[in-house]
Amino acid sequence: MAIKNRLQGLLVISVLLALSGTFPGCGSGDSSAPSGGTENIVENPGEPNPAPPPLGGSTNECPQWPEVTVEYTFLSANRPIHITHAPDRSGRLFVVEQGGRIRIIANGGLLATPFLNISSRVSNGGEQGLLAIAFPPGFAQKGYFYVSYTRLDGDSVLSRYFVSPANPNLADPGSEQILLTVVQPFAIHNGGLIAFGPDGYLYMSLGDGGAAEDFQNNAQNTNSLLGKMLRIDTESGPSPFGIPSDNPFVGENGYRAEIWALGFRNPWRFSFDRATGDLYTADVGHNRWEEVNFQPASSGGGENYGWNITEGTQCFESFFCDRTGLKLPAFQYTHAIGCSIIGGFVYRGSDSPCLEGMYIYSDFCNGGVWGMKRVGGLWQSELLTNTQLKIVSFGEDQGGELYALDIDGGIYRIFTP
Ligand SMILES: [Ca+2]
Ligand SMILES: [Ca+2]
Repeated sequence: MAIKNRLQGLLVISVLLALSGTFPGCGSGDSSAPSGGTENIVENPGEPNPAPPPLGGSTNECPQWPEVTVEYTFLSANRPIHITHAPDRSGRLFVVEQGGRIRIIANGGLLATPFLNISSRVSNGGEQGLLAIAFPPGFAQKGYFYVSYTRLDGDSVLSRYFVSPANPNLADPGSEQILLTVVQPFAIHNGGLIAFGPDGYLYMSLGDGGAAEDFQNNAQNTNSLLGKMLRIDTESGPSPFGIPSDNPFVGENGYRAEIWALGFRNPWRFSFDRATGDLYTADVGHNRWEEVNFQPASSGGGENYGWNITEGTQCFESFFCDRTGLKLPAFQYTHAIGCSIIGGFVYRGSDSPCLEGMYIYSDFCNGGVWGMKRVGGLWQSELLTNTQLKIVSFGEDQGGELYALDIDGGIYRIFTP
């Protein structure tokens, strides 16, 4: 099971676990493997060894990799698939149900009446459904928000909905304004997360469209929005949206100007570090590697994250490929460990100070919760706890505390005891 690769810019530590189950359509079905011990350290030969941490006198009492608790909130929804908060200081959490409803958690309880119900417009099941909600900066004054879903014919939709002027816990299903539709050739690999970046632009992840191996070559096709991260101006641009003038491919022949980054297989989850603005995009692998991609806040975009030339750091189904110009993952793990990475968040809350600055993620196929961070400039990751959950998403509340969703219904809180 030991795999060694010496590749520039990488540190790979893999923790082997027992696992079971498959994410619907995300992985390629490689879903069982033996368990084992800690394995697989790949150090970056191109960088000097980091300085050792100072010894003694440290006021930091945290273990390097603290154990976390994943605690049931006693709240459940029907196939919850996305959870987030609104930037309106209301303290509410919004839980997206795959079937087409959005529920509100307020004052520790789940409101009986959905915030929005568009079940009749949504294809549902597998990787399809109502996939995400995003609130623009200034939401409290604007009174509208965005959703991403797959419509009845399977195509991806980004649209805007308005909150009822009379009731902040109720949106108007008749208020839909469709901003963007993207043809989906197959039911799987839709991506579909939307989130506002620290720059006030809306980011949307789209998978390669589906079918094995991206044989349509969508992720590397710069005329296609599939297999991309988009960045669009929904707030100050023309209708239905504008293109930020500093998008990396503006004015380039053969490129869709919405593209911020390319070369993704199924970037199911991405997030911005709320303290630094760095972007973490977890790309679900085919049958060998699950990866976390790191883009510093200083990036101007335009990265090519490799699929389907590469899977993880390796050439995809080939001994040789041209990796020139490709951005390799910050961290990857093999399908000996999992089969569908569920990207999370860099923890910036206050309840669990030992998690400060650590990127938390999971894998749908084994329910583990891992931490990832740079130690001396090198990315490292360790298992923080095991669960028996089918974790499908993480989310942050207003204060930066973390939640996890089990596709079977449960809503969980993550913290260090
Ligand atoms: Ca698709
Ligand atoms: Ca990649």
